[in-house]
Amino acid sequence: MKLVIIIGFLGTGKTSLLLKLAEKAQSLNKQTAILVNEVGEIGVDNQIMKQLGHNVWEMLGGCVCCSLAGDVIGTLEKIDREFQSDVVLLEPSGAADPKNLMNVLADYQGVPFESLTKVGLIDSLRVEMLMAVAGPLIDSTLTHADMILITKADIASEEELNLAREVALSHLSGESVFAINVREEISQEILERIFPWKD
Ligand SMILES: Nc1nc2c(ncn2[C@@H]2O[C@H](COP(=O)(O)OP(=O)(O)OP(=O)(O)O)[C@@H](O)[C@H]2O)c(=O)[nH]1
Ligand SMILES: [Mg+2]
Repeated sequence: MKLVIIIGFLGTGKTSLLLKLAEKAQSLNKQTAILVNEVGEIGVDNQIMKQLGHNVWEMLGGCVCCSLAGDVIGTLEKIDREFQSDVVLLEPSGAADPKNLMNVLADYQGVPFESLTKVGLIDSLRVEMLMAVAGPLIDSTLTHADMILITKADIASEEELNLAREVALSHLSGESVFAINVREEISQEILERIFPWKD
């Protein structure tokens, strides 16, 4: 199974993207499992995902990069054993540090992932503020990303988009940086990077 991790600060657009990816995977007849982690005890988005008919595993009340490390490994191993999944979409909490998460994932004992894609999200509306209040976390997110998606491009100013692009390009080259807008279809180019299925 393939593992896709969607990393980004609180409210950046992780769930919005994940739902689009889940829809796409389903339309390709790929068996999809969604793992959502929230620091809070109530997963509102997860209820919506379940209503949409997705296979959702919730990890609530802590962070998969630290206090819920055992849970994410246990859940991935259970999915590997019991669920014929083509792709697992993992949304860590917005407070998760991908550096710690990568260390946690090293303990996974199931069948090795066919591929591991880390999609880093950056919120175009809040780059300046987030760099000021959570700079190390944002840096860690972008440093560990295989591709960076700049979210909320539909409502950002040109100045905000330019700043987001500048920050993204200090971590990855232009062919791995894209601006997205959840109200539109995710482009084929991005989908092919995230879901490298040959058929
Ligand atoms: N206009 C616009 N709104 C967006 C976009 N992406 C996300 N949003 C909005 O931003 C808010 C947060 O989006 P979510 O997808 O819940 O973000 P998240 O990263 O999953 O949030 P947490 O799980 O709480 O950390 C929602 O109100 C979304 O509708 C976008 O591309 N354009
Ligand atoms: Mg979310």
